[in-house]
Amino acid sequence: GQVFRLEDYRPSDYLIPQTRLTFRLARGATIVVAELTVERRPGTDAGAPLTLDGDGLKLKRLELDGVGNPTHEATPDKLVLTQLPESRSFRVLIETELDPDHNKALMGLYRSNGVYCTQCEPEGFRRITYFLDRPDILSVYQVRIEAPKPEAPLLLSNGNRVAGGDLENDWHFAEWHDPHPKPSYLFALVAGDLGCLRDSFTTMSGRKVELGIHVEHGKEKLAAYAMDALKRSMKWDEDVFGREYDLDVFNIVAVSDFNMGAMENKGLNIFNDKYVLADEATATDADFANIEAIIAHEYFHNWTGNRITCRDWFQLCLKEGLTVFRDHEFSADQRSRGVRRIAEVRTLRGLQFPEDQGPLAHPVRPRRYREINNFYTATVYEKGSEVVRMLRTILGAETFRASMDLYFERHDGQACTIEDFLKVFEDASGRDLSQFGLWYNQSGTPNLTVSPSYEAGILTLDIEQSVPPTPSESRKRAMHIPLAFALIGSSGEELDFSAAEGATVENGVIHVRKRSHKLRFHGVAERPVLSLNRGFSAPITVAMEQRPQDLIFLAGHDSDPFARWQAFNTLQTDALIAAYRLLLGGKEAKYQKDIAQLAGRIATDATLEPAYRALALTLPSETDIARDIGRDIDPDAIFSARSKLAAFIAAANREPFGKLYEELGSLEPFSPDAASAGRRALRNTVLGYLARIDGGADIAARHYNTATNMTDLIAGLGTLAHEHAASSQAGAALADFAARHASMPLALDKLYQIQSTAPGTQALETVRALMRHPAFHIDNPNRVRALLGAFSAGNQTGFHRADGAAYTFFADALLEIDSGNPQLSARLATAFRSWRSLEPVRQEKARQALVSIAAASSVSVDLRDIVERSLA
Ligand code: HT7
Ligand code: ZN
Repeated sequence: GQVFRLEDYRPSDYLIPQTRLTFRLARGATIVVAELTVERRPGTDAGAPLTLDGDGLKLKRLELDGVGNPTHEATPDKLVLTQLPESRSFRVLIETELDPDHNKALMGLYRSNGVYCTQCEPEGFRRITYFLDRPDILSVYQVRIEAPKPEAPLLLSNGNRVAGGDLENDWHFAEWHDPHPKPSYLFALVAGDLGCLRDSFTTMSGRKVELGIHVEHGKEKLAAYAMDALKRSMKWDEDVFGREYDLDVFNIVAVSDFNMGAMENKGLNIFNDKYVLADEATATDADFANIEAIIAHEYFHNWTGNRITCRDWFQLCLKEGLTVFRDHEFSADQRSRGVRRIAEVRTLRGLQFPEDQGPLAHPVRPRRYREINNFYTATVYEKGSEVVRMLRTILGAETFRASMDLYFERHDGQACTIEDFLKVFEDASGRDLSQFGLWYNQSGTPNLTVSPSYEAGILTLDIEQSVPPTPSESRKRAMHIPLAFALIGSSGEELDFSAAEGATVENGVIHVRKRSHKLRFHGVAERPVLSLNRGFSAPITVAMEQRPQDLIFLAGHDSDPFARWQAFNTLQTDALIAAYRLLLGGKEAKYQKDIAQLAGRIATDATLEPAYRALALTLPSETDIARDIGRDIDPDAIFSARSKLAAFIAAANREPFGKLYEELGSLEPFSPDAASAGRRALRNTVLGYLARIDGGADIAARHYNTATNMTDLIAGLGTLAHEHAASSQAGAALADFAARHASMPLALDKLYQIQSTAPGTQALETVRALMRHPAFHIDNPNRVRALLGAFSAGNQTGFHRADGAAYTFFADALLEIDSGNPQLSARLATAFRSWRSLEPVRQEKARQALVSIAAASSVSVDLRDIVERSLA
């Protein structure tokens, strides 16, 4: 397949300052007429052909300056016009015919539940009409939509509605004008019969913006939380970044067939309905938090993505990393900053670290791709956000804000690069960020090895930096790593020092820039306990020998919530890995009672937020443990070590956990706020422990039967199905949940997820059976992700069963999905990415499954790309 390279970027010979689109939405054959004003870029030769992108298009009519059939060559994937007029500007009319009903890839124009909708990022617009479908072509759009009125009373596009009315035969039309020049990937259209929740927001300069969230009829009330999150996001962006909304309307539409979470189309965000619809009976606290974050994320793109967009798709992190950083900051302000930070780091480690440590590793700004859809990754998004966070750490909050102001001022209306972005920070701060820029260009997770020693008031840190080799990058340069730290004294206070030499140390941050530093702190009153990478100031791994008593001390005293959580997490991880090794050697797993005592103390420490306590009591996941072990992984032994530690902690804390569970159970009216959610999280985490001691199935069944909201219901159900799978209570609860939610696909997804992640080899049969469930549809990404995505990424013992049967099954399923939706199959296939870290038997079976996909007769570019890079 074709490889696209960053260094090959060239500006287009032609521009399209204006685009007029007319859609006639008729079943079977939708007609699109695109009238483009094309301008030759100054300096371009008059004889240069105009090559427009297409993807599977059927050309019906072509005109140049009003004259039919000009000189051209058309294929479904390309339209080349030659012998163009001498004049600098000319008009091209293109008529194409589409079949949205049969568009299962969910890119371009498609129908979801009877609603016409579009998805154009990154290259979906070329499935609608021939165009210069690249993000540096900014155009002003005028859109006319014509449709049968009964079927599609609602006609939406970007910008402001400027006209509308009735047509013959019960048809009608609407016209929309978006005054802001935008790239084609931000184009959107929606036409259908939907209900609407309306509200308004008055901006900081006093303009009233009409807000609408469009959902299935009868579900309007379920959009209330999303609406509230939207208004809070609009206010926050004004308060924190000085950014005001810039159109008279802002519409959100929820659709049920969607490849990702949501899409930031200008003035018309389209959402996966999973991230809009919520009430206590249908959504968990995690769903509420996701809705808040994704609503905010898409809204924030209006400035970071839409007003300032990307020059090319290599620069994807310019909008995504920055916007994730902004949504993280929003959630931190709306909820608990410390708790959010821990959750963010868990996500980064769970998704991005394995990516960076495996065959799919790539820099935050990749330099080459075969399929751009495969680069909407945790590295681009999550690590991209961490890079922006490091910039703020290095420059300080004030300079960071001044730099962002300069970014908006300097680049509004432009399509930019990472170099443009970094230059703004250099100009605003007067600093040289060239070494820092490596974070965008060099893949792999840097490691710091820190060896401390203390003598006579001097603390010496020997710091060694290394970045492991990654595909196509064997030699790495030293990075600029901002390492936040504290020296903690024996009574828990932060110790001072009189001077530091060997590296720049300022405002609680060590600036590691070289491969090795010998850092000396003078005037340190006692041997300190080191708290490193506080707040997770850099996305790295840190190796430092720390005595268990020091970790226990930090877990009880560190004033930085992340570092405090990390200390306990490290203790748990160390204990789990030691037990894993014992189990592999045919011995019994052994745990120190310190760890159980500490768990009990944290659980009942009323000075700590319940949400924090819940996170601290959540053991490292099986994939976390596997990642830290690194090689020769036996998932069954990991599962066993983890279960035994949970049972050990539970047995040691039977009484305090039981008491806490009862205390937290006193009924309060439901509220989705973070504090209430935190109390539910703590109670449900404690339930997970109580379920492991005698009578556990009864406790979990009672929890399920008395639940008054989805969070508790799912906690009860999940505990039963995972800890007491064979019990009659589990069977009854699963049947009850299925019956109660038979007509609620988003709730059934939760059932699929619980059942497909039930540990053990039998999960494969469960998944096979659920694929035949009448509510399961292989065309719907939410269903597929809930069943097959959860199974492959969230069921270590089931997916990695030693006989390889799940791999074969999964490979076949991927090929079936691939025939309709390559984006989805490719994303699911990343479940194989860590196959080389498995023990040899599983490794070979996983390899065979990958090879079988590569050898299949018809494989999309998307899936092939993931499979071949995984095998390379
Ligand atoms: N910018 C969007 C990324 C995206 C996408 C969304 C929906 C369907 C397919 C898509 N491909 C890429 C979402 C975001 O990051 O905000
Ligand atoms: Zn985004």
